[in-house]
This record gives sequence, structure tokens and C-alpha cells, in this order.
Amino acid sequence: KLKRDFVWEDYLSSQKARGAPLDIFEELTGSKAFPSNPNRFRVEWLLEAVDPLHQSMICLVSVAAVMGNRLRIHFVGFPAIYDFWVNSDSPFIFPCGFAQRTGRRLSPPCGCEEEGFCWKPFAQKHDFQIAPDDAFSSILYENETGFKILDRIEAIDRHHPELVCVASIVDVMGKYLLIHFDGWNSCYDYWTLATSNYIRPIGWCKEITYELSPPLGFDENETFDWETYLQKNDFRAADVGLFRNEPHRFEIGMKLEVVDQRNCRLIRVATIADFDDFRVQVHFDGWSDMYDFWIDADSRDLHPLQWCNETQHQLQGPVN
Ligand code: MLZ
Repeated sequence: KLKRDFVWEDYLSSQKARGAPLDIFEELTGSKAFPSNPNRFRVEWLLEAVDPLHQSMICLVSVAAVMGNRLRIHFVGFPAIYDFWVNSDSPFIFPCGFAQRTGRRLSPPCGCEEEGFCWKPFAQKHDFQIAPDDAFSSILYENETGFKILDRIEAIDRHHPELVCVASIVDVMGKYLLIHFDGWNSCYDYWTLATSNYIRPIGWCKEITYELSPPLGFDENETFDWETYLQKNDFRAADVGLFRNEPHRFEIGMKLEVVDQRNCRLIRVATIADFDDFRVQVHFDGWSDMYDFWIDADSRDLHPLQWCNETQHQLQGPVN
């Protein structure tokens, strides 16, 4: 049974709990805790988006559904199983033409050759409506970070957070960096804020006596050494002064509103059950611990109290 008319104030006082402070979310994502504008996107609109499972790719996508300030994004021509949800103020969705205009590759719809593909005739032919520029929260993507493309760093592998690996910065947009692991397939690439705790200057592992994972293909019989690696390949290390490495400030017991990763349409009342340096363990109030899960602390699926209220999204209250 779902509790109707869930009211955070009453719930917090009955639980003697507190909500996670707004600035935690803002520091981790680089976005406002609450979207500044109402959602203007409409179903069927055509746009471009970073593929969350393959973040080095920008793909031609459409809006498949709208719920409050969240959009269900569909890869044009692909089966709906690949659909994913984003917030309407995500910095990783762009107006059509963004990739081309900024010298990036656009992954075309299923069945279209990348070579020579252009979104405009495609949209005309299939009668798509183009998402207007003013639907996007911000489309100014100059490098604001000081980092330079191809700078070398040490980075945490989000898929295996126990691994710190030799990595490079392969793209920059605004405050965000695209991290690539040297030698590895780009499926491990991810976007992160330049201030994030996931990226470190070279020599960090050595300093804390932690094992650094060398590039894929590095001779196992040799010991990896930054100086030799940089010199041999004419690579440059990122400037140490650019790193912030701000740890997240989530604490056990803080309440929040979190997207249910098993059914991404739903946002539930949740509590931080545990955390490590990079992730938090989310517990859904009223549910068995069995449903707890770990998620990156900078995930855009973590929201502060009242986010659903502010964005006209339904919130699933705790089950009794
Ligand atoms: N055992 C895994 C680890 C991959 C780690 C990649 N880090 C960039 C594999 O070999 O696939």
C-alpha cells in the first residue's frame, strides 16, 4: 500500500531524520538542485544525447515520454530496450546539429551509415519535430576547466571503483571532462565534473602506495613508470593545480528522492544506508534491504527532498 499525500516535513519529524543538503547535489553534478525552468520537451522531438552506456558517443535520439522534468530518451531506429531516462536540465542532451557544429561525431540512427549522415534531411524525411534550442538548459560548451585534451591523469574506473588506472582526457564540455582509459575500449569512458573525486593527478597512486593499473597492452613484466610513459609517447601530464578531488558529503541516514534503478519511471523516498569514497548505498524506505543498491554519488538519479514536488513528478512514499 502506498501512503497517499506523502509530506516530507511530517515524515522527517516522525523518523527524526534530515534531508541531504541541496549543495551536496549541486557540488556533485554541477547542476542546480532543482531545474530552473519547467520542462519544455515534448514527445517525439528529435535531439542529440550522450549514450549513458557508451559515453564517448553522441547519438541521434527522440523523446519517447515526458514525466515532470524527466525525459525518456529513445535511440532513433533502435529497440526500446535501449531507452533511458534523463533530467530535462541534463548537460548531456543537445539540440540537433550540436555534434556537427562542435566537430564531434554523431552516431546515426539504426540502419543509417555514419559516413555522410546528416540529421536535417533525415528529420525532414521522417517528419520529426526538432527540439528547439530554448528547451535546453544550457548549450554553451566552451572548456571552462583548464584541463587540456589528451592530458594524462589517474582515474577511478566507475565500473570497477577499486581500480585506479592510467587515463586521458579526451573531450571537454563546459565543466565536464570525458575520461578515457589508455589502451582500453571506449566502453569504460565516462563524463565527470572537473572537480570530481574520480580523477587524480599522475603520481597519486604512488603517493598513497596504491596499485596503479597500467594501460591495456602494457608489458606485464615491466613496472609502469609515468615519466618513461609520458616521454616515450610525447604525452603531457595534467597540471596538478587543476584537481579539486572534492569528496562527496553524503552521510548515513540522510533522506533523499531516488530513481528506482529496477523501474526507472519511479522515484522513491530513500535513505543513505552506507557510502564509500565514490558511491552511496541507497535504501528505499519501507522496503527490504534486499533492494538496496550502490550508485555513484554524482548520479543524476539522486535528488533532494521536494524534487518531485518541484518538478511535477510522482513520488513513491514509503510502504508500510
Ligand atoms: N576484469 C575487467 C577489468 C577491466 C578494467 C578496465 N579498466 C579501465 C576486464 O578485463 O574486463
